[in-house]
Amino acid sequence: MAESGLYMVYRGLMLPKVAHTEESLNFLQNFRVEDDDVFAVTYPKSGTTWMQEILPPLLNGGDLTSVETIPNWDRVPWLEETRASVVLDKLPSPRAIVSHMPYNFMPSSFFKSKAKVIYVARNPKDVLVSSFHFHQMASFLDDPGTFEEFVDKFLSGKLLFGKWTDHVKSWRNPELGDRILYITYEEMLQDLREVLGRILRFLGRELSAEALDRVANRSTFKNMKTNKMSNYSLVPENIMDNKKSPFLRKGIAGDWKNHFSPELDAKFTAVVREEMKGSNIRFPWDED
Ligand code: PPS
Repeated sequence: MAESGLYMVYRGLMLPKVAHTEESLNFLQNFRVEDDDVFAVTYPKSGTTWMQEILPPLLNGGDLTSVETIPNWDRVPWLEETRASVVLDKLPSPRAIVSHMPYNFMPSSFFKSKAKVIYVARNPKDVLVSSFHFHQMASFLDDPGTFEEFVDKFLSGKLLFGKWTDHVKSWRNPELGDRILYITYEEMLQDLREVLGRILRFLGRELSAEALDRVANRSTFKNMKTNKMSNYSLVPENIMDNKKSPFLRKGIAGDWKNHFSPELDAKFTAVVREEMKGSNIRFPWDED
């Protein structure tokens, strides 16, 4: 396990030291996945916090207590982060867990289990923009440099959790069969209730229309922004400075158009297209 500055390097993957340690990664490797565990997997800045708001009430009949009383990182912990070993054992079943890990970094028990996965993807140009602003407000990440420099960093995968293209491709493994549901951040923005219905069917669960409305309403961008259990205002300002750029920043699709020059857009699109070639993965934003 190599390390330098703010990051450690774990099996070639850059992870911020603030939340990842040798112990937390040992915990991940040895973790016993239960068949009824539900994972939400994302490349960073693709909808993780949103899933942390949605999954507990979908799994517990619509009760919003945990969303209103427990910080998102303890309510639906990251499997690879230090809080996992503290809170995972105490979570009610079925447990909701998030992870930014590529597929082949999951613990061996995951591959033998029937645990289900919801993979949330987002337009990588908006992921990049969100990440650029996140790097400005989070003191545990490198300074992003100029936007142009950050585009190069993103395309070469020299940032936390590596390349976006490697991540999305890794989770298209046919071994997963019907254990995985693919959704996008953009679909959630467009019609959250429809996506919540899809998630419920995938998990074999039901919720009354009234409870579903409650969950959808609780997890709007506007309401999450004022929920201190989800807006990262509990984190000290010297670690995350919401004044520099709020964690819940804009919550829209297409903000990349305000950041990318035509040249940068062409370069980005060409690299991503080349790397996705032959993968048969089609996203709604491919023609954007
Ligand atoms: S992290 O650091 O990986 O956990 O970040 P993540 O939560 O995956 O992504 C943060 C972006 O998701 C946006 N977000 C939302 N958008 C719309 N509606 C809701 N409810 C919502 N919740 C979180 C958040 O604002 C970040 O995107 P940007 O584009 O920066 O606003």
